[in-house]
Amino acid sequence: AGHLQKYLLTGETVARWLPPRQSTGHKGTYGRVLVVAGSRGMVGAARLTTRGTLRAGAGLVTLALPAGLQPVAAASLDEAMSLALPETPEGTLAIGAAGVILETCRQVDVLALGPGLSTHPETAAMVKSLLPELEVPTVLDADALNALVGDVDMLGEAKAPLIITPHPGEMARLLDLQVAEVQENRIDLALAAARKWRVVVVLKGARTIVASPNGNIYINPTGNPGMATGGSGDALTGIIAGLLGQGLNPEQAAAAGVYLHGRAGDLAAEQLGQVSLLAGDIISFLPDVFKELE
Ligand code: NPW
Ligand code: AMP
Ligand code: MG
Repeated sequence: AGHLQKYLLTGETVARWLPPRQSTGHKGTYGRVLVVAGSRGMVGAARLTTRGTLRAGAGLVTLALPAGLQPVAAASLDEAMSLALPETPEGTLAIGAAGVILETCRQVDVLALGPGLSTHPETAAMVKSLLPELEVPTVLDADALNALVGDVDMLGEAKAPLIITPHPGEMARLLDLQVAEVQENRIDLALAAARKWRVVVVLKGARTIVASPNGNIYINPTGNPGMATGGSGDALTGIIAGLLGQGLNPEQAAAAGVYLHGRAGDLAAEQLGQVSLLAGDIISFLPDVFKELE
């Protein structure tokens, strides 16, 4: 089976991967990230992803979303830029969005794709047309993964370095298994998928697994069931993209992202309790986690 190494993630490991802010750094130094997310009814997913990217330290963030949603998204995101994309009558990304996304990708370092896109067939087709053309490191989550159900081997043909972040339900759909079968075999399935498609796999849920095609496996000890709340995964996608923008390699960005996200959720739960914890609170506690690791 080749080289295989299992690690329990620690704050010390993650701290070593985080790049120190350089005295002469500018916003280009810390990465330009494009977030493609959201649809009518799921604008929150797009905003949470974008806020996660910003709070993880990315230099410059653009949120691209269906045109009709741009005004409302921009109104509540001061620090991010926004871009209106072609939309279907249902307020989801139209097939024509692919060209605009690819054009914009030439000016960025990282793409985050998927939260809240919906499973509209035209939007799914748009995602599938985009994937083989991508050249920047990309985090694929949620509906970008749902779009690949039945055609998941497309992942193995992508040129761009990919990180996929399925929750157990999404992983079950991708592999055509029951959720229980995924949960019984988390490490083996994440590793097999990473090796087969040559992507970094983040299999979420309590004790998230990160598996890399080279056989490295990371198990995340941070996080709590208070994080089982809408938007929690959208925030994680943004955080990982923000770390990629700062030059962490895909394996490190994924592993550091899940550790920081979980730790922020733990600090948030200490202050607010698990019951009331919201996805936005996870993002709000990220600064404390970065300070603690300094
Ligand atoms: P069950 O049946 O509940 O036990 P979906 P989604 C399973 C956007 N969002 N362990 C679960 O199992 C997302 O970005 C927008 C075990 C069920 O079968 C997506 O675009 C928000 N099972 C879209 O909504 C906030 C687990 O997976 C299935 C599991 C749909 O995403 C919310 C449910 O997953 C949301 O983020 C676990 N740990 N986790 C917004 N504010 O705009 C999940 N499952 O059907 O993919 O639905 O995750 O809500
Ligand atoms: P999503 O289902 O995409 O919103 O992702 C949920 C996020 O919350 C993932 O990062 C999960 O690992 C995390 N999460 C959900 N439930 C738990 C739990 N019981 N313990 C730790 N983390 C969790
Ligand atoms: Mg999700």
